[in-house]
Amino acid sequence: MKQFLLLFVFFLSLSQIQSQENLPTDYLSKEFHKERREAFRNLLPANSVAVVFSYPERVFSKDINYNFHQNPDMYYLTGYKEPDAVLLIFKDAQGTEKYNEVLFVRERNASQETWTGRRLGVEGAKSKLGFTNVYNGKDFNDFAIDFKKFDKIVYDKIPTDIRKNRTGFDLFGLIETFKTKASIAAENESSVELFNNITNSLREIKTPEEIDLMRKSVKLSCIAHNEVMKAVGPDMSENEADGIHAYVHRHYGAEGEGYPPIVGAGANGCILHYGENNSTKIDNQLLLMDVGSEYHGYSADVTRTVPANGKFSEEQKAIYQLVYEAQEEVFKICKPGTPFQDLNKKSREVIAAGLIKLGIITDPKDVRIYYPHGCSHFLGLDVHDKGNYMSKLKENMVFTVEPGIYIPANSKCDKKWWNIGVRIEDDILITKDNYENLSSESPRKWQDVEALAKQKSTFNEMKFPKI
Ligand SMILES: [Mn+2]
Repeated sequence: MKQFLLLFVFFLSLSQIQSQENLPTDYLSKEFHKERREAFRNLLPANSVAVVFSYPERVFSKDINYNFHQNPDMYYLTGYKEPDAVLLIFKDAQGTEKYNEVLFVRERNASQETWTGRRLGVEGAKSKLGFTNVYNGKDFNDFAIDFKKFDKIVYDKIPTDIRKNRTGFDLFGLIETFKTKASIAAENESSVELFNNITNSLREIKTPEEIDLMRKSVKLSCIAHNEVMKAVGPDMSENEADGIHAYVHRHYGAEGEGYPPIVGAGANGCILHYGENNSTKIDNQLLLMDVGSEYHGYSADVTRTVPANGKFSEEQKAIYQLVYEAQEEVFKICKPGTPFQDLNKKSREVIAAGLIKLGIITDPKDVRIYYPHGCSHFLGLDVHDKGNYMSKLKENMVFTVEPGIYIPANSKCDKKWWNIGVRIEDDILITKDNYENLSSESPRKWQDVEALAKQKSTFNEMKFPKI
């Protein structure tokens, strides 16, 4: 009786945690994830099993974690957004029940959920994600599976720095259980390579559902860039410009940003992954903004460079125009069949020739001094998305085109060029026989950037108390 009563109290308290209302309605569907698992299974070798873990939680400060971000492969294959989970995908149907996939999730826990949020649990994973075989993580240990009977176990790199959670069964336990059950003492390189080959080939081609979300993510990032171009002035701080991007993203329903925003003025714009964004005054300098939203998991990646006072100097304009022309030349070869590597080659040729013409370099090989990064990367659930970089462009690939020129102070060229940093980055979708620039809503031509920068933004009207 006592046990029954306890059980009753337990269920009562769980039921008090109401399911969430007013959620977005345009998440990827459970059919999408199921179909992706099917596609994954088709690429598995004969008699094999794939094992996919969620990402770990990470400490922000003492007992406070960073906002959790799911392993994009796990999200792609399941839609599950919580930590402490493992997915098994079998090439062939298993057991008398003929199941070919199993998901182990975080157990529901009334007291934990009142502290750290709702959990989907076993029932939620069945009803919301469409799985048939779902168990709590703690059941993985007793789950009847003989890993030795498979010819191949396919898994990604196993993280070695997972901490053990004090409360309940967690990722640490799932990984240790897997290693014991599968007798894995050291990671098998061919298992990891195969896992990545499969996920690369799936994720480099976007489905229509993914393209819809990416269109949205890129579109609202363009709106944010345009708003900041209008709002920014010499007295604004880098961090405030960053904050306007963030506000606009959230206004349109994005969860946040797909990567730490880079908002750097003048010399800071010459630091490739500048992330401090802490200059209190942008001044009469160029502001380089590499900021993209994350919308339902999908990242945009857009860079615009704008003169804070609304007008490019002659030197700034010359560098900007060269980056623009490099982008235009790369766009011309954005179509099915072009080797991915050619995008980088083409942008390098154009920038090298231009820098020689401007007298900034004399040897084309020196282009790498001022243009040290690649031109393009795949874009999707990861900002630097999975894909095969040695392949040719195919329909429904999405990638960036982002040439740039960065001339820090004390560079070996006329000092009139110093502290000019320009990058223009757009997100390109390959169509049947051409391309579509998903980020065309934000201006790239210097004349259009200047025209927009001269306009006022709704953010210029906001009044706050002085402190
Ligand atoms: Mn990028």
